[in-house]
Amino acid sequence: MSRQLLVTGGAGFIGSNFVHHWCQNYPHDRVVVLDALTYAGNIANLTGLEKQENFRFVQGNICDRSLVDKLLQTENIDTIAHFAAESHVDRSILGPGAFVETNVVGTYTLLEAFRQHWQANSQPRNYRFLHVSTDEVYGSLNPDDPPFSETTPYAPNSPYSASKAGSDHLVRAYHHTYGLPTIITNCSNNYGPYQFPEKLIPLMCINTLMGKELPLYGDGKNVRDWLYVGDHCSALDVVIHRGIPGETYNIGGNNEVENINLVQMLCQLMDELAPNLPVSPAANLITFVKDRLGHDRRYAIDATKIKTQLGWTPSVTVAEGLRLTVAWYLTHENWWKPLLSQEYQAYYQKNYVF
Ligand code: NAD
Ligand code: TDX
Repeated sequence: MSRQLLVTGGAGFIGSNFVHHWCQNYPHDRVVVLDALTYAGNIANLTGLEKQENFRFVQGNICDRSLVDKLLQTENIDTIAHFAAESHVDRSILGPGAFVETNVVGTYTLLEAFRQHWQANSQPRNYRFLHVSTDEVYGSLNPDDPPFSETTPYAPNSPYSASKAGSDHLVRAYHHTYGLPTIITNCSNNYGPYQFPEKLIPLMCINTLMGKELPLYGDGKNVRDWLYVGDHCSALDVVIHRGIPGETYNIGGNNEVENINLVQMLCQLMDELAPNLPVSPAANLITFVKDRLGHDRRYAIDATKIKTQLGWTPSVTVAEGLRLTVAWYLTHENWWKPLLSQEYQAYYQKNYVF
C-alpha cells in the first residue's frame, strides 16, 4: 500500500537526506515537505525533486494549526515524519525561546492536528507519527558508564535537549492516552552532505578551506557517537515500515570518538584531498576556545533493539563517512558559501571566545 507522507523540516540537513532517500526508494509514495525555511532550512537541499509529480514543497510553520490541518486533509496524509526543530545546542544557550516554541509547541500542534485527522478517518490505513529525536535527552555519560538504552532515564542538560525531551514526552503521552500510532527514535550525532556550517564537522571543513581557526571547546576530549546521515535515513525507513507504535528505538553506529581525534582525522583528510590549503598542515589551525556552557561530556548509543527487533544495521564506517563528507564539502562550495551570511557571522561572533 502506498503512503502519503508529510515531512516536517524536510529542507534541513537530515530531513532533506530523508526526502531524497524516500523519493528514490518509494517512487509510488507521495512526499509533502512542510518547512519554515529558517536560517537552517535551504530549498537548495531539495534540488532535483521539484519536477517529480509525487513531491510537493510547502513553506510554512509547524505551529500554524490551520495550515497543518489543511495539509493533512487535502493531501490525505497517513504518515508524519517529524524532523522540524531548532537543532543547534549553542544557539539554544544564546536564546532558548525559539526552541520551546518550535520543538515543544510545534510538536504539540502537529500531534493535536494529527490526532483529529486520524480520529476522523474511518478507513483502515497504516497511520504513523514518527518523531525524530536525539540521544541528548538522556544527558551526559561518565567514561565507564554503559551507553544509553531505551530505558535510560531522561536527564536533558541544555535548553535544546530539554525542549526535545519535552516533545518526546508529549509524543509518548499521545500514544498512551489516545492510542495515536506514534514512534520515537533517539539518534546519535549525524554528519554528511547538507549539514549547516555551524555544526562541528562542516565547520571544521569550511574553516580549513578558509584558513580560519578550528575552535575546539574546553579540552577537546568530549565524546560523541557519530552516524553517517544515510544510515540514519535507512533506520528511519525501517522504523516507519516495521516499527511498533508506542515504541522507542535508539539509533547509533557504535562510533565513539573524542572531538580532538575527530578533528585531527578531518585535518588529515583535508591535507590529502584539498589542493593548496591556505594553512598546511590543517592541524596547525586547531585552537582551544572557551568551553560550551553545561557541555555534555560523553554520548553513546546502544542500538541493540533496532538491530535485533527490526534488522537494521549501519553500512558506512566513520573512516568512509568522513571521507565522503570532506569530499562533498570540497566540491559544494556553491552550496555552503551563501550560508556564511551576516546572520551567521553575527552568531559566530557571539558564540566563540578565542
Ligand atoms: P536542521 O537544523 O538542519 O534542520 C531543521 C529544519 O527544520 C530546517 O529546514 C528548518 O527550516 C526547519 N524548521 C525549523 N523550525 C521550523 C518550524 N517552526 N516550522 C517548520 N519548519 C521548521 O536540523 P537537523 O540536524 O536536520 O535535525 C533534524 C531533526 O533530527 C531534529 O528534530 C533534531 O533534533 C534531530 N536530530 C538531529 C541530530 C543531528 O546530529 N543533527 C541527531 C539526532 C536527532
Ligand atoms: O565549534 C565547535 N567546537 C567544538 O568543540 C562546535 C560547533 C562543536 N564542538 C564540540 C561540541 C560537541 O562536543 O563538538 C561536539 C559536536 O558539536 P555539535 O556539532 O554542535 O553537535 P552536538 O552539540 O553534539 O549536537 C548534535 O548532535 C545531537 C546536533 O547538533 C543535535 O541536533 C543532535 O540532537
